[in-house]
Amino acid sequence: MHSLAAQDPKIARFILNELERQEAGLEMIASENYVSEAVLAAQGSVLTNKYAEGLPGKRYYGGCEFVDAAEDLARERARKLFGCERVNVQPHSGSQANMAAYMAVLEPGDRIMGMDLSHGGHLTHGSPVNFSGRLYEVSAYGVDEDSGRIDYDALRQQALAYGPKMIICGGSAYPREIDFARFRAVADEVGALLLADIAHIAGLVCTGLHADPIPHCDFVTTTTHKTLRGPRGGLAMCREEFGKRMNSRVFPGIQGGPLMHVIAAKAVAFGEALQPQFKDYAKQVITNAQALAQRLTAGGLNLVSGGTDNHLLLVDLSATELTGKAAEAALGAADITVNKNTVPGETRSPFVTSGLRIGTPALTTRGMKEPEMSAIGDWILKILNDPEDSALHAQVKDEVTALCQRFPIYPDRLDAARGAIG
Ligand code: DSN
Repeated sequence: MHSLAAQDPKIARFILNELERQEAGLEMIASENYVSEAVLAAQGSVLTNKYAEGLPGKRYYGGCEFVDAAEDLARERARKLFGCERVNVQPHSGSQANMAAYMAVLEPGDRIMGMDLSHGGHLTHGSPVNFSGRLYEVSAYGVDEDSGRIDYDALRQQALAYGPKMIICGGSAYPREIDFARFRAVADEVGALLLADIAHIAGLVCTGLHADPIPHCDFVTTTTHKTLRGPRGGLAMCREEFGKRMNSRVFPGIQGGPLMHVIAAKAVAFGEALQPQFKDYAKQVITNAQALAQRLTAGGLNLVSGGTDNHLLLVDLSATELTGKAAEAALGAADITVNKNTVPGETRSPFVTSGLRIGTPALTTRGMKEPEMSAIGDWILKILNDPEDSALHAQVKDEVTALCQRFPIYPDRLDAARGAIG
């Protein structure tokens, strides 16, 4: 067999380009991270060749003894990490984890409540353009537009009036701690099931740096690639009583063969997250986000809710002429990668928006700390104050390059890929 560079130099070149982009720029998309070499090795392994429909010990194909062992280890580590009763490590993504959990207990037409996408929720929490909004009747709740925080009293009133069968908490752009106990109290009062989607905060939850949803929720779903720093994928957890149905909704309900190479990589990542150093990492993620928030607010930017308790901040540009789209492009020109985002009370389209979502998980993985956050905050402020000054973009880009060179991510991989392409 040939190497990738010899067999398919075009794809090898695209991968090298992306590696160079990741090394040279400041990756501040809140949902992204850099996995370890060990996770990459498991994900790029021969386990990709194996079909293994079913669960360990109960497969529909032969030859599963080694992938069974890998999946068992992934499940055991996930249970240890989160303290859940039942877990399924097969969902290909967070969306599929959510779909399997919903389908375990909901019928089409049932009522659900989830956080509005424009207030920081997720597509799969009931957006009308997603399967969740098409299959179920949805009443979306939001944050209080002045405080930027979930208004639990308003949520309770809404739930009492609507009578949902399931309440979904968690989101993709919510910078504050989620009070799972209060969600549980509301769910109990209206007789609803409670699902927490902790995709963004999983790495903070499993290290005890964010409130624990497990004691309060019937289902807890997550992705494995954000603050948890594993391979791209999903994970679904639930109480014992729902375990059998949730498993059968994952397969054969919505998926065929599980991605055994990804499941092995999940096991590796869970093993990493169980190490004491991972808690230090997660602490620094929050410290960095708060340092950046402080610098940006001191420099005059408005943040939704005024700050952050977790790994992300949401800049509210609605009082300015600048759109999220233009701000994203201006920062991108200096190799600072963020994403435009809607803000509570959004008046612009989701393609334009009045906000920017900024996260610290990836920069923290490369070793950056408060002094770097302060410098980065200054660059962001300069660019947002003068978003059309291309000389300024070029000057900041040079400073970004110099900073990134001090914090390499995959130095050996970079040298090897360059050497292979020649
Ligand atoms: N796309 C993810 C995020 O950026 O938060 C959510 O699915």
